[in-house]
Amino acid sequence: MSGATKIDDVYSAIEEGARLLDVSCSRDDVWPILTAYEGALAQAVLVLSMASGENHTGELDYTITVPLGEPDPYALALSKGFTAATDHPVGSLLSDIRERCPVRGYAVDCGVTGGFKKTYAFFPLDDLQGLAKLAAIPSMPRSLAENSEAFARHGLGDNVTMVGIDYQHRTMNVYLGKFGPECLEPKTVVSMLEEIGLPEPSEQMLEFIRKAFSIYITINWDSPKVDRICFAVITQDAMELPSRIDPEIAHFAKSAPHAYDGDRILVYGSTVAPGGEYYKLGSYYQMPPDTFKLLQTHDAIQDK
Ligand code: GPP
Ligand code: MG
Repeated sequence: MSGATKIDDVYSAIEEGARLLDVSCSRDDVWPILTAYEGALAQAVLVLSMASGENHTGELDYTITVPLGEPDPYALALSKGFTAATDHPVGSLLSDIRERCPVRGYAVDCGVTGGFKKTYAFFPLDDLQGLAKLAAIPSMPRSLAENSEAFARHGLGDNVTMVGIDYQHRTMNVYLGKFGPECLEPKTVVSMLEEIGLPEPSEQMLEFIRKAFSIYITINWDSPKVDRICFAVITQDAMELPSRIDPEIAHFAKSAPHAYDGDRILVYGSTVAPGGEYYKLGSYYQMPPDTFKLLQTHDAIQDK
């Protein structure tokens, strides 16, 4: 008898992650997506993610990195019927970025409950992109230009590491990296958030933010305002602040399946939105060393 296939392994991990969160997981929903991206699975970085707080629980997301090539992962999702074709600029953004910027790889983000949600485009670490250049892309939300100056003034204008495009919510994320520790000083963070119209984080969140390796905003095509901002911390500590605040995060941080030796690589997110703050967690399930190297943007993960 031959052993389990790669899809079997990944599906089992997703099922196990969903079980930890009491999210019901249907093979009929997840299998077609894993099949569509099957060619990428063996070499993919795979992340299982959850969020805490009202309106954010009840879902397990899985992220799969996908190499460059045709069709791109959005075109593939369209051809498989995972998402409907649209005239909205969200539908042209990935290809517009690919035409104008160096892209070194993609990822897709899907939910056990919500199905296909997002694509990501990663930029080369030695050629990170500037906000001004991205803001000039035709299908980009206008609010990127409107908010870029506030980021530039706070030392965050030049190093976009990746973008995320959310087809369900019609929003996009712009991920900033390679910044100095001065950008994470509480007074700098508070001033930046005030400029972009977001509330002041709690003191404990401001302390946590000092350890961030990535800062990302979520924007949309309908409003000049930033929807939310997230500060991400990468660590192998299953008892970081978000786990101490939320037992479900702690449970996931300690028990999420992972296919490598040693402690889990965890990316905690602390999010500030107009309605308040909340935490989330992504746990790396699979992390092929060569692929993972490509994701390094910070000293904290340089030895992995
Ligand atoms: C986090 O976005 C980003 C990822 C899970 C992708 C990282 C993937 C790699 C393979 C490095 P998010 O889930 O926090 O954003 P949102 O709240 O918009 O879903
Ligand atoms: Mg997410």
